[in-house]
Amino acid sequence: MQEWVDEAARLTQPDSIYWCDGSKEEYRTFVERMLEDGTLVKLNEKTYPNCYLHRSSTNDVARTEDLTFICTRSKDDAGPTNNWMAPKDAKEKVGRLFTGSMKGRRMYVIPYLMGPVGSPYSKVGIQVTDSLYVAVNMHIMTRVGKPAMDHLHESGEFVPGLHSLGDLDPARRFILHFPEERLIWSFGSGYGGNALLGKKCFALRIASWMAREEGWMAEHMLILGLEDPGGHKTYMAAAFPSASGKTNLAMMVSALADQGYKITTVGDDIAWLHIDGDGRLRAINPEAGFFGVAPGMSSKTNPVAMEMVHRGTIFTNVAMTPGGEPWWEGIGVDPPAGLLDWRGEIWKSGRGDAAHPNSRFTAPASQCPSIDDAWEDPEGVPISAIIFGSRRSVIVPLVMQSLNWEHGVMMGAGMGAETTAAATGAVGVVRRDPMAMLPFCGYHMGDYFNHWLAIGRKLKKPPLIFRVNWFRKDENGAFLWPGYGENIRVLKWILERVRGEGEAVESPIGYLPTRWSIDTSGLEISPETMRRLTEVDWNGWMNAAKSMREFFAQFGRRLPHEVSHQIDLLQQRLEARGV
Ligand code: OXD
Ligand code: MN
Repeated sequence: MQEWVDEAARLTQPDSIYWCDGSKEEYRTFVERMLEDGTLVKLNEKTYPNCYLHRSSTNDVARTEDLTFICTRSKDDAGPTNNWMAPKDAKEKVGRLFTGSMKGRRMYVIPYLMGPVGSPYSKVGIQVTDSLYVAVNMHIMTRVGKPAMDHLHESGEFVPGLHSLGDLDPARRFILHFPEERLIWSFGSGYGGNALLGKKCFALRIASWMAREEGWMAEHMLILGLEDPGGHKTYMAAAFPSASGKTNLAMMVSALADQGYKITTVGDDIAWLHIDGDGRLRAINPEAGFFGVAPGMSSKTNPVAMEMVHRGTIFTNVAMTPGGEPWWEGIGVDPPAGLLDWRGEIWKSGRGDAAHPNSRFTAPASQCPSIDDAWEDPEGVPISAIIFGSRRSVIVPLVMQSLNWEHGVMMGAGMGAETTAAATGAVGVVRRDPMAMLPFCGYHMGDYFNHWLAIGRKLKKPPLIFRVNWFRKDENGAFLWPGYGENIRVLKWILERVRGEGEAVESPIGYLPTRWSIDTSGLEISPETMRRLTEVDWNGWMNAAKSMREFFAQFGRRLPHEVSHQIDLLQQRLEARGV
């Protein structure tokens, strides 16, 4: 580790080097320094104690997928869905940018642990950075210092990550992954997903590569516990694209609480899944905090998170009231006069969003009111259901269950999703986003599908696989399903299916809930709407099958025949029963 840090320092030439110990005192010192130089603004000490606001550079507000590269020796190993650069070219080109990039700055060395202390599944990373904002966010999002060093002594393995802000010019911004060396280089961005290297770069892109080699899975999934009226808990993992409600689902306040159904939170973004000695899938959350989307969050949509972010939280690119409180669109109160927008300018209505649509909060998981008792269990939690979900205003029903594991893999692999503000580029465009991993899979997606199939073959008790869609709209653009806390009704059906109880009909696209099997007690929703939410859109699915086949064609010989076979079967079933 020391050698690697020395090498990084020779390249970037910082004025000084500081090794982080992860202590509370260190966090406070870093915050003080950033309050002095204006990197952070203190929020209202009474209503938001120990909370701060950071305003990023205006061109550095989201993940930049077009500037993110997988640098494998062979281009084919990165696959058609990743940008690729040859490792040698990448190191030459971006090495020039790193040369002397920390002159006049301090280099912070951050040893961190991904995963619970003492877990055989946890892994060590080390990030060097010249950004204090990154350092304090890493404090919240990972386990910094001693836990990492202790694990390192045991395993002797770590994933190094070199990060420098450079001059934040997007023309000189590169997020590079060298999976064969298990190395990360990130230059020119301070934004979370680009710069907190433990998250997307390590825990997903590099980890997905390691997971394939070592026989486990690194997935873009929340992990939740569903407690039934008898107090028995069932764990589920759910993959949704960025900014599509994973945090809300993981922290949901159940609309069926008076029946005794309750949700607890293990994680809201990433799951590392291993096969245990009994042939079951177990999940850990490699992170220690939540880096969530602020807009749309209110005491109606996510009261748990609202409570969580009222102390010890760093906000990025939200608006600020004259009283020093954070504000964003959808927070549930009108924008007060004198509101400062995310750039720090007086906001006037009609002048666009006050908070950036991808503005965020960083909060420790330990202060989440719904945190699960087992969230730091070194063995992880057993997973009984895997859920794929995305924003689809048409075609995809509220919920369906796959016919079997292979069908489920095809269902996830062909998932269509409307894009969000979490990445730069157009919002609301449908793209295929396999398992919500399109921006995060560190290798060829054809091999990734194969890996899913291989894991399925090894599982003695495979979780059931489901597809959900809370986002169906009617002709006028209004949502058909109320979502949020009412989604418990769908999870309840999933739980019943896991127990072999819930009723379903077999359709060409999968098992659909029967007419009365989704509990709508106490909910105002018409039978007609429920019918629309759970019926097969024959033409829609015919077209979807064709579009999935076209999408899969790019994977060529590496596409598992099981996946194309599942598309054949889907089309045959639709043709046999459709109009
Ligand atoms: C995230 C993302 O920040 O997916 O979690 O963009
Ligand atoms: Mn994410």
